[in-house]
Amino acid sequence: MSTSAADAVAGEIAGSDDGVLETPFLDSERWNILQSIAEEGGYAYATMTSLAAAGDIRAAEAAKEMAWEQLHSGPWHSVVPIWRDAYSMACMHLAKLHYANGEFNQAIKALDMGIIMGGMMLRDELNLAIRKASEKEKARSDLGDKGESEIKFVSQEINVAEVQQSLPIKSLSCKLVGKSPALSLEAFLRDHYLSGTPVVIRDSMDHWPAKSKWNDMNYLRRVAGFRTVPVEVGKNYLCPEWKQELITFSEFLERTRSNDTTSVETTYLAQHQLFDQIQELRQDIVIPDYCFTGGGEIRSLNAWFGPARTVTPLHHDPHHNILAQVVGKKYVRLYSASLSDELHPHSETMLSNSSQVDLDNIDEKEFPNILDLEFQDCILEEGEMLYIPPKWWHYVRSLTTSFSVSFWWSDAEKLDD
Ligand SMILES: O=C(O)CCC(=O)C(=O)O
Repeated sequence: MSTSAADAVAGEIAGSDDGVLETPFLDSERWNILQSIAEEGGYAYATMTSLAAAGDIRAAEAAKEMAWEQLHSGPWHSVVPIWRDAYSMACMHLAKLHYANGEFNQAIKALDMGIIMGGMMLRDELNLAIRKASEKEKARSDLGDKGESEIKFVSQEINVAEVQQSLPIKSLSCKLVGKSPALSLEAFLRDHYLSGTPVVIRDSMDHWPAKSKWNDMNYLRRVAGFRTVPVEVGKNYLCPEWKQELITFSEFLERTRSNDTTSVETTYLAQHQLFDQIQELRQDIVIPDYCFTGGGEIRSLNAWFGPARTVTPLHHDPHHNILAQVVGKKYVRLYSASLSDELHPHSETMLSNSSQVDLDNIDEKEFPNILDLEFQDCILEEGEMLYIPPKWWHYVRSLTTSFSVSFWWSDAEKLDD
């Protein structure tokens, strides 16, 4: 589109509606939220928010900053919950003001921050606002499907012998996780869910739109490039230099593409509830029926997207897990839940589900028996889903650019966990 045509579209959009991001829920709840904040000592926040509601963009920034400080004043679980809603509320005010100025990109960024860092009270309204602002931004920046050719993340087969050298010692030499094509729900329940036995399920995600769409960088950029996402930067979350950043999805896609060939630090979009945040990507996946066999409840859907060589160190989670491999390949190693003591969990509460053993660099003096422990492993191929029973230890390394989705669910009798 020529500059003048793009300007004309932008002008039309800015003037085509009343330029207002409507927020009926926020409008009706504002005083209740402010009262709760004031009870927590947030008078300055309440003053700034009132100014923001009257159209003062600096006051909206200041209110967002004040709430941000509260969110970072101690461990995440000790934050008074109303401050999370206060953060979303400040983000919403800021977004409204950017939107009114035709600054849709900045409005979307503020709304994403509200979703990623804020509470649940305004979640539906933030999502609706994102949808509206995204339509404007897509039209303004001419991001529609222009029939560009695909830019594939993964196009070649890997050299297994070469890859094997980068895997932890003894990999793929003992017991492989069994692979079952089109496993029936009854067989899954009987042979895996109830007995706590891992399995790789084949041919059960061929119908996901993601299977034909997510290996294309242009598709992902088109639907979500202007969204803000949290990423992890560094070797893995147990390393001291590891950090988290908030970047646009476009920036993340660029880093992922270049990370395959350069030595820049690994950026991993890991354990993020991306599908609660970006509805277009949620429509590309389907919750596997296996997740409902035990009568439990879905706990979270997480995205794990990054270049080759991301590592999630050995750890366990409390829930049933199906890790679905949409793009690329991963190496996964599993140790039974019964081996917990032998795997030397960290003593700090925050890390007590992670092992002190670095499988990529085993300290045999400190952990002399590790190499004797039985494990199962596999290369999880595109289109396969791995069932990891609760509390089973797992180590995961990507062998190519890789995009996986994990589905965590609870047992029926543990619904109040
Ligand atoms: O894919 C990964 O890097 C880790 C996945 C994982 O730890 C999980 O699904 O719980």
